[in-house]
Amino acid sequence: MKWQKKALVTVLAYLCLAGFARAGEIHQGADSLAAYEKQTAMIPMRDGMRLYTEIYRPSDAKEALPLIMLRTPYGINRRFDYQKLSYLRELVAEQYIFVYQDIRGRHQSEGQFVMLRPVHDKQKQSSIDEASDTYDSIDWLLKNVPENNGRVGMLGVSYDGWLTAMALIDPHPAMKAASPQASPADMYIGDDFHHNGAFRLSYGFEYVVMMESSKTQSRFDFNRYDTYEWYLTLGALSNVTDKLPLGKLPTWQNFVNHPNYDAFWKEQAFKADIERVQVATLNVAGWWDQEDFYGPLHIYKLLEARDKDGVNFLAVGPWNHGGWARKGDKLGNIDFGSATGDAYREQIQAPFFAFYLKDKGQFDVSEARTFRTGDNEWVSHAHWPPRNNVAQKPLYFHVNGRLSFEAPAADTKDGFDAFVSDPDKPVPYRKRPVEPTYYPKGSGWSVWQTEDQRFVHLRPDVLSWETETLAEDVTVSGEVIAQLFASTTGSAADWIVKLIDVYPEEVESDHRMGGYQFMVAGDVLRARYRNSFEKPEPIKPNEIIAYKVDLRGHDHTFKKGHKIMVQVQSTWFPVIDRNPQKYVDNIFKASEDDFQAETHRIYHSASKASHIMLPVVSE
Ligand code: PG9
Repeated sequence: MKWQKKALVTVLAYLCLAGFARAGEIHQGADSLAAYEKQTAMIPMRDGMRLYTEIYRPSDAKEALPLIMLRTPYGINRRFDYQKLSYLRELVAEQYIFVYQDIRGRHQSEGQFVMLRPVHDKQKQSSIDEASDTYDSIDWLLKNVPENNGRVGMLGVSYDGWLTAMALIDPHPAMKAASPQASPADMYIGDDFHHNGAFRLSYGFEYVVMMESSKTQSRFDFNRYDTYEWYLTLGALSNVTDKLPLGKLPTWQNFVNHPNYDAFWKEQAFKADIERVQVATLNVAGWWDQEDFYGPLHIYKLLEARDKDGVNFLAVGPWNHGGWARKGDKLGNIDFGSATGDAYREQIQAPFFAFYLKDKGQFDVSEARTFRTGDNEWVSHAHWPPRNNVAQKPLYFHVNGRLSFEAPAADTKDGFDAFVSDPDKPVPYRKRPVEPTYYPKGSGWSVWQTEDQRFVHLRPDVLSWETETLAEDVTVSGEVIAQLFASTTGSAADWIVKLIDVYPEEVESDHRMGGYQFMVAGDVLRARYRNSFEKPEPIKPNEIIAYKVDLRGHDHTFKKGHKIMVQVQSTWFPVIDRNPQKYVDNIFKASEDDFQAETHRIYHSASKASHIMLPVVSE
């Protein structure tokens, strides 16, 4: 996650610390943070590998305290130093023993790093996974950290959130509370590496360089500032595999060798392989998380089906990836009117851990608490997605760019809008120049989903439909799914659908927001996977086919005086790789000649009524 990576490690400091730590030994004191006793340890795992761990205990603790554990592949050096002032501020005030650990094969820990290591085979005695490493660490900590109260909590964002989620599959009995935050759940369906089968090129490429080029983090040296141009010049993906050192790294090889949703991706995906939820779990997501939005909602859903004791919860706010660590009053140009990050940490995160680790206070967030944007207020739900007072309402595309809750009249002929999508001139997903994902400071990556979509509106390869000015508020709460009826002259295509809140021309509080096109939701479907992610199929040229594009969950009010807009396009570059538009078995192996411009049509007739299905709140 960005705010962690920014504080990249001082490798030297690690080396000094690690030099002192031998298996199972604790070293106290020398480099304590003020007001904390710091210990470092190399904790032995069941297969003999040792994991580098730092333990911080408040020096003025008056009682035995629970442990709160944070595991990460990004390096723990100085992390507590700055997290205690922001992300962990409220937990620090409550007093816990904080435990940081480098995971296997990263930074100061021994062993081999495996990207999103799948669950191990429990029949094999010394086989390991992230759950077993967490289990072994907790076992050791309970015996070796003085004055702990025998309870353990765990939390983390993104990769660290995934490590938290994995620990829930085989939890140590002392683990009583966990908060997986922005955790990926399935890298093929909806998180960092693919969305609905479409490859997330810039993210996948840059992340693999960062994580697999060395044991600490590395950067790819782009020879130009605008990576849109760099990726376009790169051409077919085979140029990465054949010509760049990255092409040989394990995760890139996995991308190339597993283009479809096969056992490789399924084994790695989060599966709630448990009878019942045994650990109180607070799942956390941000509506505009540029990396892992599908994951936390999916993990919540899987756990919810096994939540026999009512201990699985969900909190979603107006944040990007990890945005709840900050104040959270604004994201990009969008103002949410209050400090939503502070509110979450003070009113949800801190009471959750205090209740489950210290029996202190109450934890009464309902089942799910979401921040409803537009109205800009927190809402409690008995279920997520909401079941009561919500009606599924299709919002239909019409001729002349009109969008309406009325269906096309029965005698509407085969109306359509058409556009040419040219892989040589893909639509940028954010305003150029597109800086590298994680740098320089202020790279547009972290807020790209909140950018004003007028930067592509009226491009000939971006279609739009828009409602009249709304006479009443329209609140959408739950899962949003687009249903397209579409054809192409080619044999392959991508469909990108964006649901947009169009602000009035006059916005008194900030005139720069006049007419702003704010993307509430947006996602891509690689059309070859319309029937199955396992078995891709070509499209018959010019055949009209129904496609469902899942825009995931949202909670947003389109205010009276605003308009609702839908945009459809076929490229989102370079966050999504270019579809050649000629069907090939494996796009990673497509040749330059396979990429061709094609004409796509989106239909809006009575029998082929493209629409977006909105869960509209009825009170
Ligand atoms: N989104 C990042 C990630 C998590 C897991 C796997 C790959 C990438 C992260 O910020 O940690």
